[in-house]
Amino acid sequence: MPERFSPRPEDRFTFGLWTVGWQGRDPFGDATRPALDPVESVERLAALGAYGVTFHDDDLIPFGAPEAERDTIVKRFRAALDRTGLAVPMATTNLFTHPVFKDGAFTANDRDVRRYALRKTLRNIDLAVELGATTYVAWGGREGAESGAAKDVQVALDRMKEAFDLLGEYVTEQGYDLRFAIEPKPNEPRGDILLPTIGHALAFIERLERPELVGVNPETGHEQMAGLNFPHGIAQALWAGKLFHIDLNGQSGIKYDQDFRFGAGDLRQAFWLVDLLETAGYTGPRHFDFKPVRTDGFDGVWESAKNCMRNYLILKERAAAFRADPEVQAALTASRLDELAVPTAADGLTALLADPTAYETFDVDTVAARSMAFERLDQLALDHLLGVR
Ligand code: XLS
Ligand code: MN
Ligand code: MN
Repeated sequence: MPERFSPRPEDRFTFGLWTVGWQGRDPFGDATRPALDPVESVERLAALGAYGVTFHDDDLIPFGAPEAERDTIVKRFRAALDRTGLAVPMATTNLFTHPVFKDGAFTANDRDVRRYALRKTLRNIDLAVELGATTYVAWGGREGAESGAAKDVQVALDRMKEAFDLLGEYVTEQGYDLRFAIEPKPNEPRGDILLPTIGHALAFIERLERPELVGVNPETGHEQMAGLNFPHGIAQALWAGKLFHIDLNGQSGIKYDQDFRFGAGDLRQAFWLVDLLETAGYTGPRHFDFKPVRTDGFDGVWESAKNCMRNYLILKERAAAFRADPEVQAALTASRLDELAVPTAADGLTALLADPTAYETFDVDTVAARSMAFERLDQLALDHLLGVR
């Protein structure tokens, strides 16, 4: 295989322990693979060329483990990180597996559950910071409902705000260099989940006490589960200065959360996504949150992890070739992309109102007849994506 598709740590590829460690348990079937030792995951991922690893508290330390066991596990994990050079740029909390979280965590109707969820999160924030993480992801796994009266959504959003305000207060008081990234998802495991899309999350963040500490961690498949265009959502998050982290994977349309390896699923959106990330100055980790298919053994686990990175690098090369192609540049001009970058009324409202060419003498029919030439532009992209140019 060509050397150019082999990942290097500089590519900033990271994986959740829960991805390669997924045992294949689903709502209809038991595990098809044995548990994976997090230390083995660290070693294997480092050998494949990854930059870092991420985790939920319970991926590393079994839920309810006594203090002494916790210390031993953390020490062993840290030794593996030191040995391999793998970083921990992000960590998160499991607020969804234990039955205590059956009605959510930060927005559970049961106040005791909400207080416990906050304490569980704060405890893992300390560990995350100790291990060097600068981003803390918050996916509201079970913050939602199946029926109308079960959740007062406005009040639940008050509780959600309260939680993020407290978390922000904690990291500020501790002097931690840590920012939060909310991960939207429309549904699954709840019938409907609060903050279902990037747009909902961005609007919510602006209501917080410390909005500067909170951004988003959008996941490819989650937006596509809602039928949305993922690159468009990412572009808006970047535009808002809120793309703190990203979960890359594959999804085919509006279905359950498929979590395919990156590059599977909607390949065209994957192409435009890589094009965007590589040209828009996103410097954060390229984090894969996928599930190796449960039909496969560990061969498939490591094959798919390797290919998440490989597919990203292939698409990066294809997108760069698209941008560098003189015919593409001409097509972009024919489609007036350069003109979109020109402010509509830089000379101000008064000048706009005084300009007869903007309205009184504007030739609507002539302008309406101008072709935007988007078909040519899109086929050039497809030719590059398919590798025939
Ligand atoms: C589940 C989410 C989850 C988060 C981290 O659908 O993707 O894995 O990324 O809790
Ligand atoms: Mn997912
Ligand atoms: Mn995710």
